[in-house]
Amino acid sequence: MRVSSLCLIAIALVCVVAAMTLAPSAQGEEFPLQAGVTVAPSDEAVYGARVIACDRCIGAEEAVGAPDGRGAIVLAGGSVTLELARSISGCGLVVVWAAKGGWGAGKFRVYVSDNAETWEEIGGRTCTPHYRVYELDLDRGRAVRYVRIEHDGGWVSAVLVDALQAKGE
Ligand SMILES: [Ca+2]
Repeated sequence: MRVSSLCLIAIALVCVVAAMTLAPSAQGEEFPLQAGVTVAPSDEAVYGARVIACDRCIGAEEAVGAPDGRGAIVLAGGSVTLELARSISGCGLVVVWAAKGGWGAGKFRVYVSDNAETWEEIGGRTCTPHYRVYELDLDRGRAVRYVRIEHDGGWVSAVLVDALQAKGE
């Protein structure tokens, strides 16, 4: 009886201590969200979140999210357009995880937009058969919410787009 009473007291003490230690951390978890609003643009890095358009491409959803080794297949003359998880006010870099399928050169060009109506080309690359990271600088930071990857040569090739990401300056 006495032992079980001691056990109950011990359990109660553990619960109190746990509540005291959990309470501050629970509050702490809320603060980073508030701080996230004021994070500098240089800390932003956002993946594609939603397929906006898919022209002569297969499996566009494979280009959404973080790289996972599976890509949207963009055929000759085709393109895939993604909306980012959120708009980046001062985008200075677009990163594309891509590879080539088929034969010959597998080239792509990258376009960015903040409204899905006015597009600006920021450059292009030629893919290798294995997935690689391609970085395209924007010569000046600007608001970006949409990114489009266009197949741009190597007409018996496909460009495989695993993921894309926009980063702040
Ligand atoms: Ca993927």
